[in-house]
Amino acid sequence: MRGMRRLVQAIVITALAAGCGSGSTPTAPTTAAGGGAGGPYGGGTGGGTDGGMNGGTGTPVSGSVTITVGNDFFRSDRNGSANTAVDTVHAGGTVTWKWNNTASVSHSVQSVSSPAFTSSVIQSGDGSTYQQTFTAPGTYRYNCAVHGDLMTGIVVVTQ
Ligand SMILES: [Cu+2]
Repeated sequence: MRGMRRLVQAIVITALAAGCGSGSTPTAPTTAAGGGAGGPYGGGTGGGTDGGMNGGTGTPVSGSVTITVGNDFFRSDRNGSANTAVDTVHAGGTVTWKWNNTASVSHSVQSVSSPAFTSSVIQSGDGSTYQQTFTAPGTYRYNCAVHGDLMTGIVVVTQ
């Protein structure tokens, strides 16, 4: 009994010592503080920003985005949203639609709202693409001329 209790105490003390040790280093407080603050903050900020950029449908990107045209859906490659695929780009951004695993099924990118953009032709074939550069801010809605509102998407163009 006595030996057991002593063993437990020893474990607790070891655990406490380990906890203190990782929190601060008494012999080199300046280095420990710098490392401790820099490490967690750097990691946290990096992870948060990255997650927001990849996950947000509303976060505009200045560059180009790609949207997959499938059977029968539009899907944002950037954020995974589909029917409705939602992408947001800054004015001047380029959107590329890419036909993927559609085989002989035909699809198109058809502008269905105002402001409008130039619709694509109806086409089939894996790897076929259609590209638009959006210069004016607005909410651009589109569907597929073959499948109508079974396939829908929105491109939001911001300033
Ligand atoms: Cu279609």
